[in-house]
Amino acid sequence: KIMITGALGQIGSELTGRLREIYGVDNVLATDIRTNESEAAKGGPFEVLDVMDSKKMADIGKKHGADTIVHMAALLSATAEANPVFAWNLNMGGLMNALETARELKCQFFTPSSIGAFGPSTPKDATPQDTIQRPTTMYGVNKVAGELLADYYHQRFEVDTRGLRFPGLISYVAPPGGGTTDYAVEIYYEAIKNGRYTSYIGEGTYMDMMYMPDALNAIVNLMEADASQLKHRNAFNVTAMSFAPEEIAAEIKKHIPGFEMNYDVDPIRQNIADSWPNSIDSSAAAEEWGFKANYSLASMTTDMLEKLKVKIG
Ligand code: VAH
Repeated sequence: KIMITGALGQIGSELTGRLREIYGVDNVLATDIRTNESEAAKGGPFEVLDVMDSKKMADIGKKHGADTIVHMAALLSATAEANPVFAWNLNMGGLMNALETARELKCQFFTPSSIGAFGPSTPKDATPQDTIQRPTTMYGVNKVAGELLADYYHQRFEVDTRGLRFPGLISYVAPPGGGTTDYAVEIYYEAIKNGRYTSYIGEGTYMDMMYMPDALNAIVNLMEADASQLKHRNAFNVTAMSFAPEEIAAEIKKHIPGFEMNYDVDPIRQNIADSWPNSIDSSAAAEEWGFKANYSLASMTTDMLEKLKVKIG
């Protein structure tokens, strides 16, 4: 059985549904600190779990016979920057508890890293799989430490840990909370609701992005990959596209000609974005386990606007 933490989060809420489609509803246990009646909660097995409670995590894992842990509970970059001590305690304490549970119960393990694991001294264009990682955000520090900790649990305790360095993820299901790339999600909602969007990220700021369906496929394909083919584990660079705010605005304008974009840059999130790569290289993921993204900015925009028109009505 797969046990997911943070199952009500931006990735978790869609990942739970996808994993239940693939492996069967009863084989996917959703857990989250929140209990709001969402698909993840009412669609199948659900337990309230604060990932800081190591004993409860292990007890729930044993109770449900977990053989895979997908650890998604964490604070994203902007929230972490505003609460660095809490971010360290939750992001690292939760990860340690999840790794320990995976070791005790002999589970396969997945947790995401991020392009946030890179910093200003990292090569910014076609950022390599193996390169310098000195992030200048608490979130980035958590992600680099998390990558090293997950690799340690693999080499020291033979836990089958695997991870992905995600770019900004865009979806129409669960809005993100507290990320730096969230502008690329908000812009679609605002385009439909108000025909305009004020971006807190400035023109010319390139960041890697990916449509959620591609992110979900990447998690499943990595977890099902033949372990003997993996030269890396925590964590693989994956990306689908890289764009700046004016480019996603131009793409939206093709569908909503009157759409207006303006800017009111938030220095905190702009600083975070400026410390990240412009575009990363995902060839290691392609070579070692066949990673491939299907959605481009154009096809994602068509799908996002179509789905949001239905959702927002
Ligand atoms: C964030 N969406 O903005 C997350 C992600 C690469 C971005 O880590 O913090």
